[in-house]
Amino acid sequence: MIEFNPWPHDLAQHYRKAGYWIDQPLSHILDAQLAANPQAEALVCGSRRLSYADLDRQSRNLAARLALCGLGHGDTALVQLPNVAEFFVTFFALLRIGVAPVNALFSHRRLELTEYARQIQPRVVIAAREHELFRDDTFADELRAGGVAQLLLLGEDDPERSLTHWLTHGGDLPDGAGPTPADQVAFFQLSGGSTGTPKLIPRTHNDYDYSIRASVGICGVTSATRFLCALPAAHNFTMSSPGTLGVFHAGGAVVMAPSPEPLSCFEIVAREHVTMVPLVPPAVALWLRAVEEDPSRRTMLGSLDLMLVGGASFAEATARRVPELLGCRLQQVFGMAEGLVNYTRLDDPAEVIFTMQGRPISPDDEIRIVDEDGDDVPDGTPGALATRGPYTFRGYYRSPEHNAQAFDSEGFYYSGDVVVRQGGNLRVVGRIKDQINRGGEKIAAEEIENLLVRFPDITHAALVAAPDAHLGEKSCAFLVLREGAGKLSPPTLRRYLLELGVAEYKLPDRFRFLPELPLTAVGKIDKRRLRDSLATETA
Ligand code: OOB
Repeated sequence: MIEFNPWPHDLAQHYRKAGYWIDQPLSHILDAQLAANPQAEALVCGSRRLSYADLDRQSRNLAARLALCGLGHGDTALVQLPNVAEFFVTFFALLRIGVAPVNALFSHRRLELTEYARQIQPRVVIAAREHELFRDDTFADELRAGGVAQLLLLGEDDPERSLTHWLTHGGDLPDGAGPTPADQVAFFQLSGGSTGTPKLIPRTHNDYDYSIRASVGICGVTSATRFLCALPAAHNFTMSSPGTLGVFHAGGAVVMAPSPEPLSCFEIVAREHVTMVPLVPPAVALWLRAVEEDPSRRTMLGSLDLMLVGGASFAEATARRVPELLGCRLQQVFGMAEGLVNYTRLDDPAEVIFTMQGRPISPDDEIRIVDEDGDDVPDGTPGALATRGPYTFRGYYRSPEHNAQAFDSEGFYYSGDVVVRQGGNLRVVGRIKDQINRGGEKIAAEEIENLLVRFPDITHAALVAAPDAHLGEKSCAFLVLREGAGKLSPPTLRRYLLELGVAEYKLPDRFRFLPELPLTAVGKIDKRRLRDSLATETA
């Protein structure tokens, strides 16, 4: 079994008694639809259409062959697929035989994948030839040398390594193969992070399934829902809030889009009668602009009933324009891959929907909002958010030191967000964690700083958020150079980081060079001053 930090026994018992944890594996989502509605449409991916029976058969084929290779409980997989049907077929296949995947984002590159592989030591890697890392076999060979037994690629011709071949040629699961027990790790979510190395979040069947089932009710997902998956399929928001898995749970259809780019999405919405879409704020802004530019485009969105917006701060003024311009309802979502998800409710007053980020899913989500001394603050006063509950994890994978900082002795997780509670709803007003939220994409400052100081001429580096009209935040690297070092240009530095293999969204948008970095009274880098200097620059 895969190690993780379990919930204390008494809480676990309570979560079961309350009906949150129902001791069913996540693969049950598919089993239930196969029994109830095998011919209903589950997935639309370009011109391909998969029924629940198709999804089931393909995932069984892959599961059977992987099981025959000896994969099973306790094993892990590293998966990196774009927004295509195979993402879900693969996910369910791995669940069926109890192999826990890390679903890397398609934008991740060598550095991220190598780090995930280091942490989970995968037996199988499932990726796509269209990704630069897998265009030739260099990286694949490295993975194999590191202990990966099986590598399957989407877009591969060789049947031995072709994911498509394995999905279409399989058979029955060997005796003894099956999902892990529901109180065990089903897969890993990715943390947005604030540390030097990206952290993994073990999610159990029980906890994740509860967050999905409850979200389905809160967001009104039904078998009539047609859900546009345009954000990265692996992200927690896209997967479970209520997400693609929520749609499968309700027997609806998931329609894939390669990106949230408005014009191509509008055509898909019109053609496939999409009713629901989750988006991050910058994508909403693009959708709004597309309709403003040409109001006739609004007719393409006629079927759209609900837009969920989350992942980063959403300006009230933009929120108000969603129903007005796009003709659909709005639901705000404030969630995290670690667990806790808040929603405005569909029947909340407009004022709440436009100005708040919602309230927790569960009556047993415990929320604390505390000041710098750790004391609870009254409603209306900003404070740091801490939480524990039936679907909030209890520890990052194999990270005892970091866990000691991120959790208190009672098991509350400190998310690093500054929030205000009003009338039971939360509003996100700031952040304590050292992270840049680039339009929903999270960048851990320390990770990039560590890479920058490896550059020969750089002695100190500090990455901070710079306000940005479109993305909310962009990143700015403040650098101190070695004495006598020549000028460094931003393209040189970006090329250097790219060569190290870091994902492009983590490249600093701006660079500033200083003779030294400002320090606080206790001698830490004064990031607030750096941020303030950028704010005045922008103003
Ligand atoms: C979602 O998950 P992550 O893990 O990528 O990022 C979580 C962090 C939060 O701690 C917060 O800092 C920020 O993203 N965030 C928001 C927000 N929603 C998330 N900040 C302001 N307003 C919001 N509405 O981003 C995520 C996971 C599940 C559902 C939705 C989002």
